[in-house]
Amino acid sequence: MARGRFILLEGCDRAGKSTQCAMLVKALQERGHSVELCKFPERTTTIGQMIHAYLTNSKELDDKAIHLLFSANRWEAMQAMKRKLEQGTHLVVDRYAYSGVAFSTAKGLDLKWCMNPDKGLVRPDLTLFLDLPTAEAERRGGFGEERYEKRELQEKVREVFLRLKAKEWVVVDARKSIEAMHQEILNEAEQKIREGEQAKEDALLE
Ligand code: ADP
Ligand code: FDM
Ligand code: MG
Repeated sequence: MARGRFILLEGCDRAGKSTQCAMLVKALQERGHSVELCKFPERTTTIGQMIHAYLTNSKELDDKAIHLLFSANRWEAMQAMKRKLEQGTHLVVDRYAYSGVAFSTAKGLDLKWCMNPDKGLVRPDLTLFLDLPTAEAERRGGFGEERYEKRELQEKVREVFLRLKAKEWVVVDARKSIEAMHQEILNEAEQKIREGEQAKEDALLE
């Protein structure tokens, strides 16, 4: 069986990541794939509960301390994620280390310092960056509820994301309709999954 693919959706708040992750998981399951959703921060763990308290303003934490907690929240998920990928389950992931670096750097921490704790995490096979101008994000439901949902910070976050953007990232225009974005994201994901299966077949024939 081919290794599962790690499909990451990144982007600023309200770009539609969670909506698209849920739609992608459902569509891939309907096509017979084994697929699971992961999200970061994963707020159900002990570390995740501390992150949740910080994001909802019920707890204050030093910028570097919260950065390290976000990273630790990924590390504590790593073994289970690796196991699922090895078993052939695809993972659709809602935010990851790029969000970690983008938000903390936008707050004023050094980019290189921010990247260090995430070094060695399992690497995504496909990164889809959902790009939405901040002014549009503000008009969407729920904006402003949590600590980081402020225009000035969001604009800086978007700038850091665009600096981090590697050439293999797929940029999705998040101003499009939910359905149009879904079709584009599903196509990219299926193509990546087919590539993985093909590589495995080729390896068997050698
Ligand atoms: P994120 O997880 O990136 O913060 P969500 O998926 O939670 O974003 O979507 C934020 C809000 O915007 C929700 O109210 C959602 O229904 C709406 N929304 C999502 N995608 C679109 C879209 N393509 N066009 C218009 N509104 C959208
Ligand atoms: N966030 C998310 C970070 O600051 N660092 C991280 O490593 C991650 C994964 O937490 F404002 C921020 C980004 C966002 C908030 O929001 C989480 P959602 O709605 O749970 O994605
Ligand atoms: Mg979300």
